[in-house]
Amino acid sequence: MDASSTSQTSRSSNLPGSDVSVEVRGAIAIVRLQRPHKRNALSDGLMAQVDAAFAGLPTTVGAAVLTGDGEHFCAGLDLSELKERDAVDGLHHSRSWHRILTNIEFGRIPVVAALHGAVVGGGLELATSCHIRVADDTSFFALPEGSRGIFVGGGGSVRIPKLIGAHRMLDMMLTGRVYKAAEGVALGFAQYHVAAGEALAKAIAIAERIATNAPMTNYSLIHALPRIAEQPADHGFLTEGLISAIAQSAPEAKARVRDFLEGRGAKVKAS
Ligand code: 1HE
Repeated sequence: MDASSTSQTSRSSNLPGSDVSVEVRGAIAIVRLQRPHKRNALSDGLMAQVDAAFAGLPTTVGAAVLTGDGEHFCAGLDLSELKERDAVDGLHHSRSWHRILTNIEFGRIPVVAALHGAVVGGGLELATSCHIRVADDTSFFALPEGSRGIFVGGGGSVRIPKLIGAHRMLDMMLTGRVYKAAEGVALGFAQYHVAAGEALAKAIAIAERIATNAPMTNYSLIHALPRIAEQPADHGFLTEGLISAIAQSAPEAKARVRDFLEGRGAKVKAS
């Protein structure tokens, strides 16, 4: 892809020494963890920059990609900061992660995580706050918190069981079990499994495809679907009906349906 002609780099989150950069490429943005010498370990400073990066995405961006520099997506919590924290600080720290990751999960746009190497601890929690995960063949998934005498604190106990089941998460934390890419993807950690080195390109292609959807459709999916899944069926049907009515009343939805009926819309085909 010719980055020079289509990309504009957001200066504010790409200052020298910054641990996170944002690159806007047309309708998508690439948010990059860039602390590879510490395997993108999530320090407080880095988490604040992740938060600011997603909050500051221009409204012209319709989907984002989250990736990490170096050989690993993310080594999780920066353990060098853990030893400085007492219980009350620990509670507030965990709650701040909940807020930052929830802002990704329930933000304005879908986020596609491009995974490689270590996707462990808080790195796995961060990845599971994204909507789509693409794992390359070097990816591995683990929750070393169990072996370190700590517990997940970034929403992992809520999000991870929804992907793989509580019993598998329990096993990972009790035994330190590490899932390699193929097995992890088969369990549900990611929707896509690609060859080594291809996660970012695939994630970008997916994000570009997502950004062509009607914005209200994307918003409805990321906000309504997970909430409906947690509602009793009767409430879910009502929420679905309301969202469906709002989405289809948007002028863009009407135009897209008209395009299809008049022979201009894309047909569904297996790729
Ligand atoms: C770190 C961290 C870190 C690396 N915090 N500094 N997460 C973990 O328990 C995972 C710990 N990390 C590892 O198991 C390995 O580093 C990796 C498998 C990810 C990568 O191994 P490798 O051989 O490529 O790198 P390395 O030599 O282990 O690490 C390179 C440097 O990064 C080294 O520092 P240096 O100054 O000696 O060069 C490491 O100390 C540093 N580093 N990982 C701090 N995590 C909201 S609650 C979430 C709770 C958790 O996430 S707990 C799980 C923490």
